[in-house]
Amino acid sequence: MPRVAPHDPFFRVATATAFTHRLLSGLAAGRYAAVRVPGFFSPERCAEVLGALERRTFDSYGTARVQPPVMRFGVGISDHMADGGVADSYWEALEGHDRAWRALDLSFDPFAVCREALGAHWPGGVAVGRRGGRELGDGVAREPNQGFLVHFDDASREYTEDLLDTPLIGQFAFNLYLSVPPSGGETVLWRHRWQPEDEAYRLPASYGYDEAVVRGAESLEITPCAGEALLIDPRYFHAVRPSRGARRVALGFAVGLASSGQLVTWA
Ligand SMILES: O=C(O)CCC(=O)C(=O)O
Ligand SMILES: [Fe+2]
Repeated sequence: MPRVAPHDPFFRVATATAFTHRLLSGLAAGRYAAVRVPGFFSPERCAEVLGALERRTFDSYGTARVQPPVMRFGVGISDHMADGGVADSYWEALEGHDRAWRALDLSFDPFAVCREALGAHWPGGVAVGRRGGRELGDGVAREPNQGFLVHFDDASREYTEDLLDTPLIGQFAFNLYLSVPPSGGETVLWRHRWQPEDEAYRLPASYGYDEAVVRGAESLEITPCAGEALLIDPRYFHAVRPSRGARRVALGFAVGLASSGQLVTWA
């Protein structure tokens, strides 16, 4: 008899037509690892944003920390982390961010549309998060053509104090895929959360870990479709595989569940 690897019934992906109250609560409670909503953006909406972005040059995330490089359009807070807090450079960069996104001259605000659909069935609603009363960034377009290394995201560990004015009791990572490659570009999640021993696998000066950190853990693989929205529990270690044949461009932001009950986003 071949040995069947044991499976955690809660380490699963839900596919739905909307981010319902039940699915968001389930993700926060650990009854799902991820929620997919295909067709979240119409092909027309994807094409409009992508068409505008194609005429712009992307920056790269700080290349000391992010290797292989990941391209981005817009400001991400991870480039401005300093001493467990947020450097002034973040707020300065955000002014340019707003200008750059406005200059795309889109017929709709893509991050606002994503936010509203995310919060549509959530009793506490959704808003862009604040720090010191100031609104944080609303999102970035990210292009990890060479993939993301194995990593996890958890603002409670990355920042010394609460990142936002309101304490968080849960966290998600949101991605809306505008363009996906014909092969590669999978998002992989492992049923493994950070533990102190994992630091032995951290790559020097990097956001990522050696893949041996998740050896033996149950994993699941998601091949995103264009127009799809994906919400994951980012405290599970996750990675993105390199893309082949086309750009992999996604709109992304972090989502927190505030102790007030409101969903709050930042980038
Ligand atoms: O692009 C993806 O599918 C996931 C990227 C990621 O690491 C995140 O959203 O936290
Ligand atoms: Fe991540």
